[in-house]
Amino acid sequence: MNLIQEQQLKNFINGNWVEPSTGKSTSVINPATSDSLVQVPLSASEDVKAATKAAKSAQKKWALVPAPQRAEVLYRVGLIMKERKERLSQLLTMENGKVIEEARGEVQEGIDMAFYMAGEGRRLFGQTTPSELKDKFAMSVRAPVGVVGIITPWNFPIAIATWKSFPAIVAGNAVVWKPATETPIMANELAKIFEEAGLPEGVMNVVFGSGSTVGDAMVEQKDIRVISFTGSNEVGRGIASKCGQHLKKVSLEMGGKNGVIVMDDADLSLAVEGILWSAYGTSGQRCTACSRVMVHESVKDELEERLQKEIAKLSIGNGLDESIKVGPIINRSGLEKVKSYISIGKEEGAKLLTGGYILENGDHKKGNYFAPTLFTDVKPEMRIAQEEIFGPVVSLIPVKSFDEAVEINNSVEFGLSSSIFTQDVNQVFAAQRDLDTGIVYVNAGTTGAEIHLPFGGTKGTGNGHRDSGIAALDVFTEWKAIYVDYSGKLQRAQIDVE
Ligand code: UN1
Repeated sequence: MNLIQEQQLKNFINGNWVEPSTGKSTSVINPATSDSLVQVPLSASEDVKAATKAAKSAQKKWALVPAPQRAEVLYRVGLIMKERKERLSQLLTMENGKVIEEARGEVQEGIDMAFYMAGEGRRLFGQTTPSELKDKFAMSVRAPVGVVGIITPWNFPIAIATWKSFPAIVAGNAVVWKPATETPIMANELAKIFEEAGLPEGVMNVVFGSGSTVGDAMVEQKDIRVISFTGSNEVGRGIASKCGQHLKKVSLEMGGKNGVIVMDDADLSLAVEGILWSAYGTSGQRCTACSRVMVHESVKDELEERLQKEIAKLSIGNGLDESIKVGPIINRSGLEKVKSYISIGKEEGAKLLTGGYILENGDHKKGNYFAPTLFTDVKPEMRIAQEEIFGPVVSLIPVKSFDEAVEINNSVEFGLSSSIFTQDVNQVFAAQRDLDTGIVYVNAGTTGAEIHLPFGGTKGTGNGHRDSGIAALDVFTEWKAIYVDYSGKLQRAQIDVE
């Protein structure tokens, strides 16, 4: 089966597949094999301008379509994605590298989001509330903001696109979308699905290209009223400050330094499984990936031993092979970044238990593979325990108590996800209260968020907004308060109250 249909991808603007104004493109590389998959356009601000213009005019009509009818399109999108789940998953593994089982999970996350957000077409709840005056009616409704800009990362190229675009569309907005240039195939597939599902022209527009040109141009477009971004902290800060100048609403999700706490009464077999899955799954390239383990000193030796034993069993390679558990790192610079943290950790005095190197023999030589890595005796202030590495590197930090573990967990710049393994119900409730992250797991690793709950975090992870769940609607709607006076006379609030 030839999965890739076109060699040269195009932008999708106003329902047309068009070449970028620059005429330029670049290769998309399979990180498992270094094969070139397709060419992706490198667009410029002219293309963003055209997309925004199309979106602006389409949005006016789209907002007038009753929300349950808008939702019908999302139901169809969900059904097509379901039908194409295997094809999408294989393409996802090819362009992103994640193993096929995880790719299927990611596509399923998008399908779930389609049906969940389609349901919002018959909810989009506001409030009806009494008025303080007689013969007066008061309510609030969600109004679309207009044209929204979404900027999505390569690590979840389809799921995160659905978290952002589906709520935007069901709420009556039109979208200008810049997908990551490393993973444009998922964007191309999703745009085709929107087209087939009957989304009116111009409601979804895709402009491929770099963050510094296309992303920046989106921020500069006056008619784009919201930017929803997932990516690095550095880029997010830049976007937020530029959006501030334009008084543009901006929703940011910028990674994590997620910790697992293993207490002395934990089920250690379960903890080992949870740590392996959330730390080395997706080769550690999840915003939610576990990269620190605060382990009680009384179980530290046993946990180290068991983890090393299980890490040795992890098969590393091309994720299209069903037996592979750990795929490649997205590109060479990502690989070099992960490697640089190994010398940083060693220089800081951490003890390397296993891994710490690029795999360069046999088939591994073709791709960007890094050995699953475990450091121990890590101090909370070390850089490997503070900075986001975005690779399969875990730091074990010994602790003496629950309070110390929580304090260390909360000592980082990020606040996305955290977890605790314990059998003690009192510690469970104290942990869910005290762990300063947007997501907390009990007796599970740090990954596995479900789409009907809010996704995002505190401190350096975000700026107070959330993806997915009902909370996503707050990003893509404006609250409108409506008062209807049927008394037939002018009634003054706060004054004509009996
Ligand atoms: C991300 O890493 O940016 O909870 C998204 C999870 C997935 C989503 C991760 N459902 O790990």
